[in-house]
Amino acid sequence: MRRFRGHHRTAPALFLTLIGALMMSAAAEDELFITGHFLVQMREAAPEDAQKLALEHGFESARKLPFGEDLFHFYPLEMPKTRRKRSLHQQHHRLASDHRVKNVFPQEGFGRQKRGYRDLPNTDVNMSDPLFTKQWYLINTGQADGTPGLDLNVAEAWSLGFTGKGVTIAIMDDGIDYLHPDLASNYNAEASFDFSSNDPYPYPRYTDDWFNSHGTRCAGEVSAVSNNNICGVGVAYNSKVAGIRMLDQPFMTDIIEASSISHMPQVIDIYSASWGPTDDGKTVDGPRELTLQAMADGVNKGRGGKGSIYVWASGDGGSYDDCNCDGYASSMWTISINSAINDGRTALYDESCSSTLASTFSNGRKRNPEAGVATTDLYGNCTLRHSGTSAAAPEAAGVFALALEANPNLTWRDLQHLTVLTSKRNKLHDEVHQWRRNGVGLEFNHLFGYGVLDAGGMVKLARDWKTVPERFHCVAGSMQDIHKIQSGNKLLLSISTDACQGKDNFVRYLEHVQAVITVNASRRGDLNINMTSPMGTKSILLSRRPRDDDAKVGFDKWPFMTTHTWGEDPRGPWLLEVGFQSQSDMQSGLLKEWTLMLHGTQSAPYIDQVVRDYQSKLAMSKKEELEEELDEAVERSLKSLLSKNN
Ligand SMILES: *[C@@H]1O[C@H](CO)[C@@H](O)[C@H](O)[C@H]1NC(C)=O
Ligand SMILES: *[C@@H]1O[C@H](CO)[C@@H](O)[C@H](O)[C@H]1NC(C)=O
Ligand SMILES: *[C@@H]1O[C@H](CO)[C@@H](O)[C@H](O)[C@H]1NC(C)=O
Ligand SMILES: *[C@@H]1O[C@H](CO)[C@@H](O)[C@H](O)[C@H]1NC(C)=O
Ligand SMILES: *[C@@H]1O[C@H](CO)[C@@H](O)[C@H](O)[C@H]1NC(C)=O
Ligand SMILES: [Ca+2]
Ligand SMILES: [Ca+2]
Ligand SMILES: [Ca+2]
Repeated sequence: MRRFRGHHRTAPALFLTLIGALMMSAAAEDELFITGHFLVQMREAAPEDAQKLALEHGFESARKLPFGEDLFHFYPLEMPKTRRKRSLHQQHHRLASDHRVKNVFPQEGFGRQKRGYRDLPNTDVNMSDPLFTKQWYLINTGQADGTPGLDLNVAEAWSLGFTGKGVTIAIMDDGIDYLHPDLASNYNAEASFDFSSNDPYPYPRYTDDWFNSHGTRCAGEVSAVSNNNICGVGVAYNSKVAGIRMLDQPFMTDIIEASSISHMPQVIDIYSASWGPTDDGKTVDGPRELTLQAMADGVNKGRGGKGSIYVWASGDGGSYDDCNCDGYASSMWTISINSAINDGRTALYDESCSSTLASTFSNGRKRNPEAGVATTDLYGNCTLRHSGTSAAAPEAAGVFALALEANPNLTWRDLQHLTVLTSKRNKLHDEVHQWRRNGVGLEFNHLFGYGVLDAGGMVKLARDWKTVPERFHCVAGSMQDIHKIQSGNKLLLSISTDACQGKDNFVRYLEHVQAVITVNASRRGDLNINMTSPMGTKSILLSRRPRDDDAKVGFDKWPFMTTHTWGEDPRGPWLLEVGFQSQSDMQSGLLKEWTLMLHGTQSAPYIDQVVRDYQSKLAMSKKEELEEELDEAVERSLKSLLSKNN
């Protein structure tokens, strides 16, 4: 049984069942194929027995899995696509009827896509030149037509002495060129692994077009060595970087994902992922059962119980996609990061959604070849051209490494709180969605989340941070009756809740909120769902996805998540609005379930601090207004005096 820190005794089962069940059902949309890989649960599990059993049944080898008891990964002799379906069925059957085996689960293959493999025009750099001054995302002085001051404010964190020392970040990707002279001395080989080919060496596979440069580029953003006259400088340039190669095989499996995110959770502090379900604007998919459990284990048991930090790229599907349809990005256990370009605008590939927590920087829109992300590249090279929300997530991982050095006691939730409190609007500009303040005065945007990460602000607050109070989970209400939705006639529903007040699991200060929704429609992509909190904060849970013409599956217990109501008091009426935004006025659908899940604390002392800051800011702006009025009054009297004298 999985356990949640600070969880009421009966609630977690319900909670996980809810989430677990639906992720499985929603997952079925990708094309699936047979892989020849099996998850085997043994009755008595000594690794030698498993190895023996695997060989007897015609597998190449067996590997003990770190999650779950008695679980082994049996992997095949040859490449899976050459296997015959029938021989696999026989193998499955023989294995299942072996007395030493308790359970066998064939691993189906599905698609996962790395974000942002989208090169800018080719501009090779002089490799003997340090790229530091080109790394505008570190210190933006207006290079490449950028906006000065629009950066991660790492200079302040570095000047306070925080450079990532003692922190290990894993890049879960297509491998790392760990021989790269700008990475080698920060590479943590012991914490690295290759799950794409089951060996300890996550070196990228060569292709003529350098397709597998993604991980190496991400690694340099986090941990490139400073002051060595090679390439640039990592955000956390004294941190260690581990390579987890897991994207470079013809298919993805639940085992590969789960193994990657649960790899050495007592050594690796932060996992950075720049991949996810296909960004085609019509996929609805998320982590499967093992991966969900591995994530839950990670946040509950990783880093000595303080929780593994999962940083996720929010996706590259642009305005056609919605990252709330991506179950990795929208998970409460991941910190999902979007990107801004160097003048503060959105990148054209940015997806928006209410689960994004904050943003960092990437390229886009600008033709200037130096407006991309400068970092390390394959085979000892450097590049100015790293791109996509792929480039954004590792920057965040680097900033979190600085915070963990400032205070190693931070839990996975502390980091989310610090992100909410210290991220800045700065000069970020979203042409579509306004910046708004939620019920406790925190400023947010539907695309950028709480704004751009501020490394200096974060380490300063982290140094004396007190661990946030225990977390509770409350099912605020659930509607299970069927409601019709039609074009031109939107559905309005309301759940009034006391947020479990009077019970052990009372949630008074919100962290994440989930709306678990089952709905089908004649055109899923035209569905539009908003939810408004009792304090009046509206979250767009689902926006229009013009390419999604599903008319069958809909959303099956899908957990739409919002971070916008962070810190709010959840008691009172929650409003759900479901409608169609459509070219056609003929769409219809049925809403079959809306379950409102609140997650947060019963006490949160720092919220009072935020409210005080907000009020003093308000008072300050009032004072400025007063001073202005005063100035004007003085000017008026002067003018009248002068006119009298004339
Ligand atoms: C880099 O540029 C410098 C000066 O512009 C030049 O002296 C040097 O040879 C160049 N190095 C390479 C590897 O091209
Ligand atoms: C990458 O580096 C190698 C070795 O330093 C060099 O020979 C090669 O030309 C570089 N490739 C590119 C595309 O810059
Ligand atoms: C971390 O926790 C330990 C034990 O509770 C405490 O002694 C130490 O001061 C804490 N460190 C910081 C930076 O808060
Ligand atoms: C939605 O599901 C119901 C069954 O629950 C079915 O009768 C109906 O046709 C479906 N509607 C659409 C638009 O798929
Ligand atoms: C949801 O909110 C958006 C943005 O305010 C608005 O354009 C849209 O019409 C709303 N949809 C519904 C169903 O209320
Ligand atoms: Ca390898
Ligand atoms: Ca360097
Ligand atoms: Ca997406």
